[in-house]
Amino acid sequence: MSQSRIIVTGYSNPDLDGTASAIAYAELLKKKGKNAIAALFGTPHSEAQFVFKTFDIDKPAQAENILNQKDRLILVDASDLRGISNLIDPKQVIKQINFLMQKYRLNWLGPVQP
Ligand SMILES: [Mn+2]
Repeated sequence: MSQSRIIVTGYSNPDLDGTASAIAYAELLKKKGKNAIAALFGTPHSEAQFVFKTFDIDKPAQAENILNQKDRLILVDASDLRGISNLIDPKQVIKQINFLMQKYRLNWLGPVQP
C-alpha cells in the first residue's frame, strides 16, 4: 500500500518564512523518500510573491484545491489556531514545526514529542 501524502503547510495567507519553510521542509522530506509536497492556503504575502518572481521559483500548490481527507499535514511557522484554515482537520496534523512550539504549541496537537 502506498504511503499517504504529506502536505507541508502553515497559516492561511502565509508570510515569507512560512512559505519558505513549507517549500524547504517538503523538499527535505522528498529527498528522504517521502511522498510530500508543499501547499499553501490563501495568497502568500507580497514578500513571498517577490521571491517567487525574482528567483523564478514555482509557487506551491493551492492547498484548498488539493487537500483530501487521506492527506497527513505538517504545519510550519504556525503557532496560533486563529491563522489556520478551517479546512484543516486536527486529526490529520502529524507534526508542527515552529521556533515557538515549546511555548505556544497548538494545544489540540497533544504533548510535545521529545
Ligand atoms: Mn512567520
